[in-house]
Amino acid sequence: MKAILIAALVAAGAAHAQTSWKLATGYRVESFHTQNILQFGRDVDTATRGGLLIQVYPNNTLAKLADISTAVQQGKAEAGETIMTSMVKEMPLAGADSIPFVVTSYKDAQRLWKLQRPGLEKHFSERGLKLLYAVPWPPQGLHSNKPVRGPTDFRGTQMRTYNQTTLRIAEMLGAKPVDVAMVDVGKALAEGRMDNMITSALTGVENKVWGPIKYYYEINAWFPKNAVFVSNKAFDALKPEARAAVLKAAAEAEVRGWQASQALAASATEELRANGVKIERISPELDQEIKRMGEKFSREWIRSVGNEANDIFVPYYMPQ
Ligand code: PCA
Repeated sequence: MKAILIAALVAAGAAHAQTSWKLATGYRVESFHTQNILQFGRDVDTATRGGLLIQVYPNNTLAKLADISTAVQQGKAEAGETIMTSMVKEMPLAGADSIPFVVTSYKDAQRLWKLQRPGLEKHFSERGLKLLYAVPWPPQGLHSNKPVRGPTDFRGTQMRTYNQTTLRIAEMLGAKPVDVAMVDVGKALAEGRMDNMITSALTGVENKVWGPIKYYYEINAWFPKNAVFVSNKAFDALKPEARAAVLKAAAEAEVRGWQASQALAASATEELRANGVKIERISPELDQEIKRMGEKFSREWIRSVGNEANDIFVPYYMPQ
């Protein structure tokens, strides 16, 4: 297992780390999310003068993306990062950011996060976890190997999925859902295991999808977030100053991450274009159809969450 010792260089000359945390993530080290975590770790290292070392295990090496929260609960790692929707089965509230067409800008994504956070913190804490910060992926668009004109064009195609939302959308479109981890998208395309997917332009770029993927439609369907968290046990074992240092670095990581996400949203679409992917608009017919699906998905989600959904969406739609 390859861990990245983020503190080693920065802390040269510092006292031996007294505490070290393993932090598991399912994404590559090059991902802006992981780079942000590495900076978070360096900031913690500096602030604690080498007192807390955070070792990052990227790329599903310590636990698979969907198992990371459980791994941290079980103490296999002190900390972790996962996409919130990987936790919807046990924590439906975590799915608020993957309801299609509720949030279509970073400003609204930020508003939703402020409303979602208190309830989520409670749920994390009931599981012995402390939510440190969350950062969104750029908006989710539609990548396809063929032009997509109407909803029937998806029938029988192999649609890559990465969470409940994408799975449900594939089902509603009559496509065959294929579960492919973000890090395996390039391989799955090369092997002809997938025809289309809903994910960010950035994920397209990181997997160099051009070639098989010929079209990208900017539908801005949702802004899913990754959450970074630690076990309460590990956090509470820190001295008060170290705890404060972690929280401060986490707050900074959140701001930095949102800025990076937004900057990458624009540049990634241009990079797809530069590599020959056609950036097109979807037809009004398809637009209407997927929005209808979005509404259906919202109703299902609200039913599964119950009252807590209102705590988020009543103020979201009716800001004071
Ligand atoms: N990339 C990740 C999640 C959302 C995104 O933009 C993925 O495709 O798995």
